[in-house]
Amino acid sequence: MKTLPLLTSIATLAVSSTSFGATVTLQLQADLLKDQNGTVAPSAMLWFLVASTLDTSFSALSNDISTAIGTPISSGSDDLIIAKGAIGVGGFGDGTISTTLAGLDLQGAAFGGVSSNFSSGDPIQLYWLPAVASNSSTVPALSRYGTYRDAVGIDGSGIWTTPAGGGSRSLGFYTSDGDTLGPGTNTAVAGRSILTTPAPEPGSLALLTVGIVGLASRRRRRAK
Ligand SMILES: [Ca+2]
Repeated sequence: MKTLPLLTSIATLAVSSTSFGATVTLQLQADLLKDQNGTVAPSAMLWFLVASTLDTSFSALSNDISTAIGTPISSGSDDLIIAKGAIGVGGFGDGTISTTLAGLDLQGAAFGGVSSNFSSGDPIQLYWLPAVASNSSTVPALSRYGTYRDAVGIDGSGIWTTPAGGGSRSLGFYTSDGDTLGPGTNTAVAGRSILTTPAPEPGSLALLTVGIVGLASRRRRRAK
């Protein structure tokens, strides 16, 4: 049992070297999320929360990134996906979100452990993709999406930043046409998905074409 004191001192060291510590809880509510034309976003489509870990700005959402927790939303970005889910969660129907994200470990393995760049007060932004299923493992090229964050705390929302370790924060987004959790003071247009992820890279498109042509010719050879 000589290893026990060593383990204890390692644990103490790990706790004392983190400024953030512990897990956080985020309560997220949104009403009403729509596509680019104003049609209500269907349930079971994807949303995620992103935290900007090093600065106060958010990069544009890249195409073909993974939707895994901890992924930067574009190459080299400090903006990391910290949570995700399905539109309609909470039972208020299409275009809404009502969920409690408890036990979010922002210094867990998904974020590089205690060396991660998270600190309390990191800006948080919501992304919703009304045509991408919530179980999609990637964000496709040319996906429509909307974003929202509230730096002030309107309609009873908390400020959209990470709370201190162990703390919780309520993040609310309510538009004037919200009809179950809202309405709120955000315009109806604020709930639209006015942004689009980039088109596929020309290089990967060419590779894809080569691959498809290759497959097709192989099938033709097999058929003969
Ligand atoms: Ca950033």
